[in-house]
Amino acid sequence: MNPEPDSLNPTRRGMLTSAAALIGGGALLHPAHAQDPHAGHKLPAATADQKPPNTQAAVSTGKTEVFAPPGINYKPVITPNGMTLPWKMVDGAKVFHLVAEPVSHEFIPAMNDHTSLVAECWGYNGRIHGPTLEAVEGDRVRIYVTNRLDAPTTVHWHGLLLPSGMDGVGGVSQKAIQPGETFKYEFPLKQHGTFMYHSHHDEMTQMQLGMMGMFIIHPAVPEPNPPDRDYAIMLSEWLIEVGARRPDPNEMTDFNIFTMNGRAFPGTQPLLAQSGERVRVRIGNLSTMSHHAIHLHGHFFKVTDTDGGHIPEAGQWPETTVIMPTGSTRTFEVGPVYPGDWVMHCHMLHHVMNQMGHKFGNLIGINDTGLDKTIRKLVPGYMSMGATGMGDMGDMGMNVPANSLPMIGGPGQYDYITMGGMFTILKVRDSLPADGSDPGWFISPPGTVASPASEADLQRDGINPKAATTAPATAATHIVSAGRIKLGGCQMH
Ligand SMILES: [Cu+2]
Repeated sequence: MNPEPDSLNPTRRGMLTSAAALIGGGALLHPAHAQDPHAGHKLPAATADQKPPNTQAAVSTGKTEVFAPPGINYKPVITPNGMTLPWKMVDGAKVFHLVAEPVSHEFIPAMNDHTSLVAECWGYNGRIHGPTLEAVEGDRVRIYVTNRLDAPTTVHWHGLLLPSGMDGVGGVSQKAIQPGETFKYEFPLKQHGTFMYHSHHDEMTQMQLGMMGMFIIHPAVPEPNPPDRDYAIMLSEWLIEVGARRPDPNEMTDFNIFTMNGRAFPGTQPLLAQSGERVRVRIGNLSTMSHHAIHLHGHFFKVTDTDGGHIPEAGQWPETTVIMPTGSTRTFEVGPVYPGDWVMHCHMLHHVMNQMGHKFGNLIGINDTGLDKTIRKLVPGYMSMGATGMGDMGDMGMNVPANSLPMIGGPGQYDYITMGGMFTILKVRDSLPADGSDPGWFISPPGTVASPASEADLQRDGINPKAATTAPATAATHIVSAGRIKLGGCQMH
């Protein structure tokens, strides 16, 4: 098995993207920190009026590419919206080539109701995030890293047991890889599981611009009963100001794009499975500041591994949500899976929105009748929002700057979906399209979709939608009230 794909000869793509490396470096320099330790973190992001720096570069559009050369003894991992890096065997070593370079990346593709959201990032091999590395415990890997950025970089192999000098921490374990240089990392793989790689030089800038990827190692002895499907998802967060082309790598708190494998819903590719299958999901989180609570509907799962290793079966318990600390991986197995469209999303609710602002006043319950008309005399085109929540924001047809999605979700089968960002769908079908394409929306069997209650239903079950809901006071509520009064009267307060 000697596959020699052209990604091992990366000159072609580099010709296209090297121009991008010349732009933006100035905006990314760290100013000397003043007395305020955070003073250096608030540089303005690039705005729409700055031309896209590398108009010639191919845009990374998140096409999924698995690498399955003949002779492998494992089921290859699938990276939705991502690719697995091809390798070749040379004298007993598995040889990979990563190229750190600027990448134009599409976070959300154009759809009927919006244009695409594309930004200038830093990644590997023309991708955000970098391609998934996949190998087998016991392999000797030789990983070349070519630096086509304008800044020095290194690569850290997160979670791997390796010689200290291969750990990839700039200044600690090696000299930084200067622009134009190619470094070689080489070590044996002593473990299996779900790991990651990422820049470990000017980490805040380089990781916040996208320099990270998954590193999957299969066991030396093939699993006796492997899951039917094996998915890898990297979580990350970004600040891309509305109308800007460059993620702001200096942001500390206010992120507005939350991604799975570099894509925000409605740009995320669904996970597919056939009814009754078992599915493995490997999640890594390299968000700058956030942990994420990844929740799957309609099923429970067990976390089987972290980046520290396998969890003995006695230590695994059923879950529907896994908390993903930043800087860690969690692998869970779910199944048998049931037919349907089952959403999988971060349960931190600001993380399931796109570029919407989060700093406006609370308008819930406000009577805004006439308000717009009054304000439009002063501000033409003014539209107040939020009196009944934000659910309508996505499909109200706001005029927004090009290359921006200041809305929340995307179109669904029945209605607008009021979630975006870190959101995807596990689509389980009795039979899937043979070409691996999206099967579309789930058609529920008759009688299994929530629907308006009929008059006959209401009468049969004695439900009166107009009945008062105020419960009559009981002895118990009086006791609670009495307790509160007593506490309120305490001398200490
Ligand atoms: Cu989250």
